[in-house]
Amino acid sequence: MNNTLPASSEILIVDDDPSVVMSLYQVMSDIGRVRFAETAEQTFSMISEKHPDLILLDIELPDANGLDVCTKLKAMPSTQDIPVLVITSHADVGFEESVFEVGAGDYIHKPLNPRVLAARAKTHLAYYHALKLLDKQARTDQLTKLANRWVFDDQLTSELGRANRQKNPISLIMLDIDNFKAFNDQFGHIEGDKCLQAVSTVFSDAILRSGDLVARYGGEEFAVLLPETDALGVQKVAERIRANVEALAIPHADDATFPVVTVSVGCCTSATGSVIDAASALQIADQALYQSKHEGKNCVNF
Ligand code: GH3
Ligand code: MG
Ligand code: MG
Ligand code: MG
Ligand code: MG
Repeated sequence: MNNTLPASSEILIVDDDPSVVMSLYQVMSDIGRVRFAETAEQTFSMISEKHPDLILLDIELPDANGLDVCTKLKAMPSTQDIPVLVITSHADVGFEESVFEVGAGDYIHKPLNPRVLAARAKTHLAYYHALKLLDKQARTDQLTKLANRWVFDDQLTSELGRANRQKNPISLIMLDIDNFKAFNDQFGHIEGDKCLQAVSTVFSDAILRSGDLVARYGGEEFAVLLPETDALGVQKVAERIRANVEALAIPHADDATFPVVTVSVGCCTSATGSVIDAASALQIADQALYQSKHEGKNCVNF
């Protein structure tokens, strides 16, 4: 693993003793950007504002026990991976065990040894940054930088569950580039890759709400998830995407029938109050996409 740290590591020091805070700051300010919290309440409010990459946590806080703070952080999906380094003057074995039992990554004894503290902090930061990078790579399609199929299937399942529970509509779009084999055959795979990237930009640009998701579903197949979107809404988005891909005017090999690159589109909507699972939703959208291919491509079907 590369041990170089990004310059932007965010470190949160949680301690109510000004002299300890000062010594921690002297060490940590060389490693990253440091923020401070004195209480558990402040800690959670600062973390919700911005997630740190490392937390140095005192055990005796004015309003809570540090171990309970750590337990809470480790129970929340959004914070559970952030490494926690417990700062303690307790030295007994039972205490050490309880530090690890609540999910802390390590502990440091007071009085502090600055070099040991710096070394441990850097090790945890390096692992955390590597973990975040791997997580991002595991979710991203490298060619188009869109989410990959794994992310899409995961989110489709959870968003359908939510839509079903809250009786909200939800829509799904499947898209497939028309005659892409011929495009590759004519221009080569490198141009084919560039075409996939250009078309992907249209998909991303067509998505306006923060909860929407675009993914590369397979080779030249893409999927869009639109929570809280009904049949009328998905129809507008699908048609906008189809028209915008055509408007890119990427010349296609087969000039006579298909002068430019286009996409065929299939949509599925789960209306308010209806219940549908991920496999059925995908199958319906896929069937609609097949229908678009059947009707001559470059069109939208439901
Ligand atoms: P249709 O209109 O019926 O969808 O025809 P098509 O030619 O697009 O479909 P087909 O499934 O026959 O071919 C898909 C092509 O997409 C074949 C494959 O080489 C190409 N493809 C898939 N992934 C990539 C990729 O990552 N890069 C490039 N350049 N081409 C890809
Ligand atoms: Mg204290
Ligand atoms: Mg295909
Ligand atoms: Mg195709
Ligand atoms: Mg085909």
